[in-house]
Amino acid sequence: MKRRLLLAAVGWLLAASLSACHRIESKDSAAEGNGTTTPRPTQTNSGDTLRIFMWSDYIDPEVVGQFEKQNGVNVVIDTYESNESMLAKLQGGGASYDLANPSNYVIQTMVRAKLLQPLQKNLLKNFGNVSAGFLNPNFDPDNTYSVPYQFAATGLGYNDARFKPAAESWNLIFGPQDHIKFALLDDPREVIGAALKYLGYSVNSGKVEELRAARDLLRQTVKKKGFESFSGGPEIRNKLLAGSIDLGQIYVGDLLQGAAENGHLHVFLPREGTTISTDTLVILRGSPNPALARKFIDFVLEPKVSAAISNYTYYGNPNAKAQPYLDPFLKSQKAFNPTPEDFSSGRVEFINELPAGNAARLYDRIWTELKSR
Ligand code: SPD
Repeated sequence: MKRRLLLAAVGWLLAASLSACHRIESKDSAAEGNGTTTPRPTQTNSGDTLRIFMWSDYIDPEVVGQFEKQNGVNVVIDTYESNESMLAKLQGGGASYDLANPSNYVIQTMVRAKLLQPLQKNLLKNFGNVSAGFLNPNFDPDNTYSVPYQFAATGLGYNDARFKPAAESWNLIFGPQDHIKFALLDDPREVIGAALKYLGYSVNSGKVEELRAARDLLRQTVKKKGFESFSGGPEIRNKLLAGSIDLGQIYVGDLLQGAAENGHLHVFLPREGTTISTDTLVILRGSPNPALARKFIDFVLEPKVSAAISNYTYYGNPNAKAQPYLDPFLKSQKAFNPTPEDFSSGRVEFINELPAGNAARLYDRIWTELKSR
């Protein structure tokens, strides 16, 4: 607790003393009342404004202040809690952002919807810092539109002052018992993916009978008296910290931010397997200031900047040159570091884009039904 509060306080003071100008809004979060703790200094710079649409609690405010100071610009960050809500807002029009922060599996959806413009990565002097494993990914050949930002698997978090899990298993949520109070992520691919994994299927299953089995399991799950809510990652962390739930499905980084504050918070990757995804930075087609957007991406690719972001957010870092600067706390966390065997065995599986058609429609229908229960 002390470490993160201290970091937040130091960050805020530094930001304030540098007359920092960025404003980090948390639109989804505010609506959901998850109480983000990100400081929000007032804007004072008179230069250009860079507008970023990003997952919540996903950047170090000090780094944003540094970019503003170096470039004499303002940065405004609005946040979201799922790819689906980000897409809905961008496709609805009316929002004018320079950069967004989609996960790997929605990049091609955004390309088809003509939401993205090519990065022109030849103009990024730090692109060469990206770790080899993140180059030329199948979801964006040749990194035409995206650079990897951060990544994490999804696990189950708990507060051991309140609850001690009997096993590291999804059974705590999907099993027959009904005394555990739990929350699930407000994220369709994560929730349906967890049910699929529990049943022994791929998180990317397109088989109707497997999806129906996941749907039936989830129908029962959300009827349990222990089911508390569908919530964003930071909100689930806050519920665990407050002791208002026993267990929460959560992106590992969001939980580790809490674990660094409170030693009672822990996270594990369930033995049946789980999801992982890479979040990226992309320049939106309607960007009012693409040159500034590119400058920000290049800044984030600087090794020390990239490491500072991961050291603040506790998410995985895809920048080869940043690795020496990463906090040893991160390297010590099992859930932060899936092993090569976790990947080769399929225990930890990347969420991929679903092929359009029946299966994709079934995912949508399952989610709509669960949310309107
Ligand atoms: N608070 C940061 C959350 C980052 C989530 N990563 C993407 C998960 C995609 N299902």
